[in-house]
Amino acid sequence: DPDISTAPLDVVVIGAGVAGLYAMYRLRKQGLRVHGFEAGSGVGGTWYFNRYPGARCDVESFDYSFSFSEELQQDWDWSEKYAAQPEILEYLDHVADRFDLRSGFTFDTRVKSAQFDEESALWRVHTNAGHDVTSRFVVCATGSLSTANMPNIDGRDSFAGDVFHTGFWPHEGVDFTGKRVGVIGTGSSGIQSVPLIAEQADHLYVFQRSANYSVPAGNTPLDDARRAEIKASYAERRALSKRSGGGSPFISDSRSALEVPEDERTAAYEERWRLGGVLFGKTFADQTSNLEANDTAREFAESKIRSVVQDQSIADLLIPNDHPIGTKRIVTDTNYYQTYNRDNVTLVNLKKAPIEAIDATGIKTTESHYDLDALVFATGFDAMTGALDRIDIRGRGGETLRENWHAGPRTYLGLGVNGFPNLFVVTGPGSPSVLSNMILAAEQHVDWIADAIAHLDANNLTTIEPSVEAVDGWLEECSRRASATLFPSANSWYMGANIPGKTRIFMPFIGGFGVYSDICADVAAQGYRGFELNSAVHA
Ligand code: NA7
Repeated sequence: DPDISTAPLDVVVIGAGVAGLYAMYRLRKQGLRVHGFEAGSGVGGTWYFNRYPGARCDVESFDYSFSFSEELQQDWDWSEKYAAQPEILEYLDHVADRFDLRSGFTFDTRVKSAQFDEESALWRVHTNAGHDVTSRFVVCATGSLSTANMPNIDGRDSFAGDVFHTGFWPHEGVDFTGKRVGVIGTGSSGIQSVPLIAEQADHLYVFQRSANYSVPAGNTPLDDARRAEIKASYAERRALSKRSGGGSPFISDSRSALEVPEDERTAAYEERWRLGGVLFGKTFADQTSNLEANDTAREFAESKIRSVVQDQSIADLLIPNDHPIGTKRIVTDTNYYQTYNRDNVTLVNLKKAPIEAIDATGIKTTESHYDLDALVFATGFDAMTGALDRIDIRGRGGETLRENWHAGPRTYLGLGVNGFPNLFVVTGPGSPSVLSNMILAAEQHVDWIADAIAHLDANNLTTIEPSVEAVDGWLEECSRRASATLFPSANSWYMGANIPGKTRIFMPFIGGFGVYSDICADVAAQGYRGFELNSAVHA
C-alpha cells in the first residue's frame, strides 16, 4: 500500500461501501496508488450503518452482489432470496478480505475537505483525523442514502428515553421488551422495522405523515438446488441485468396496462404480487408514465391492503393518497400490514394531528400526548447530495461544490462536475443508480472512471472535466426524461422533497441502467465527448 504521506497519490477514494470497495479493487488493479477514507469502523457503508431490525435489501441477493469476479459469485452462497443486513455485511466483509481491500482504507475517519490546486492540478484532502494528502484524482463513493435526516422537531433533544435513528443503529442491537416505543416515519426503514419492533414492544405507536405503498417481499430461503440453478446461468442473468432498466433480470410487459383485458391484467398483478417486492411497480411498462395505467396497479394494491388490515378505518390511513404507486420507491415488506391487526400497535395519523413537540416523556401532537420509553427516527436521509454537501469541496477558482449545486446538483452523466477537474462521483445525482441495482451501477461507474484515468495516463493528459454545455445538456436530458413520467409528481427523496429547504429537482437519470451504460460507453468511445481533457496544468 502506498505511503500516504508521500505525495501525491493517484486516487483518494471517499467511502468503503459497495462503490468504494470496488473502486479500491479496480483502481489498484490498474497499478494506481490508491488510498481510501471511511467514516465507519468497518467496510459496508449503508450495510454497516443500517442495522435496524428487519433491514433487508429489496433487490434479490443473487443480483445485488458483485459481478466482477466469476469465482466470487460462484463461491458465495446466499441463504435467502432477499438477504438481510447481517448477511450482506458478512458478504461485503468477505469481499474486503478476499481481495485485501481493507488495507487500502483508513477507518473511523471522515474527509472534511478536498481542494483543487490549479497550479499543480492536484487535490488536497483533509480529514478529521488530521490527514493532509495530495492526490491526482478524488473518487466520491459517498453513497446516496448515507446522511441521516434527523428532523428538527421542537424539543427533540429533551426526550428522556432512548433515541435511535434507523440509519445509525447500535451494533449491539436494541431490546424493546416491555417498552412503549414510538416510530416516526413509514418509508422503507419504518415499514421494515415496525413488524419486528411490534413483536417485542409493550406498545408500539407508529407516527405516519405519509403512507407508502408496500408489497410483501415473498422472501424465501434458497436451497442448494435453487442456488445451483442460478449459478449455472449467472452470465446470462448478469447480461440481462446490465441491459435492463432496473439492473435486474426482469422485463416489464411492454403493452400498456390499459390495452390488456382486465382479467389478464389482474392475473398479471396477482402473479407479481405473489412473487413479491418492488417489481410489482413495473408489471406493465407504462405504469409510472400513464396515470390511468397507474390507477389499475394502485387499485389492485389497495385491495390487497384492505384484505389484510381488519379495521377498514386503519386501512384507509395506510393507503397512500398523495402519489401514484411506484413514484416513491415501493417498499418490500414482511408482515407490515398484518402488524396493524395487533392489539399493541397504534397508527397515529400525523396528517390529521401533526407533531407539535417532543418532550421528556414522549411526543405531543396537536391532539394528544403519547408517553414513550423509546423513540425511533425512521425519517430517512438527505439523499443523493447530503454526503457531498457535508464535505467542503472546492474546485477551480475556489468555487465550492455547494455553490455550484445551490440550485440542484449539476453533473455530467452523474460522474463529473464542471469546475471540479479530476473529481468523480459514483452513484450520485444524474446517475440511474438509485432507480436500479446499486452494486451493478457502482461497478459500471467505477469501470468507466478507471478507463478514463487509464486514457489520460496513456495520452499524457493531466485533467478531465466536463464542459458547462455538457452539464447543461445532461440536466436537460434528465429533466426531459423525468417529465415524461409521473415521478416528479411525488414528494419523494428523488426530488429532494423530504428535506425542508432543499431544491426540488428530480435528481436521478430515469432512462434506465442499460441505456445509461450505453451513453457512457459512447461518450468514452468518442474521446470523452463533453469532457475537456488537458495536458497542461491549469494556470
Ligand atoms: P424515507 O423513504 O425517506 O422515509 C422517511 C419517512 O419519515 C417518511 O415516511 C417521512 O414522511 C417520514 N418523516 C420524515 N421527516 C418527518 C417528520 N419531520 N415528521 C414525521 N415524519 C417524517 O426513508 P427510509 O429510510 O425509510 O428509506 C430510504 C430508502 O432506503 C428507500 O427508499 C429504499 O430505497 C431504501 P413523509 O413521506 O416525508 O411525509
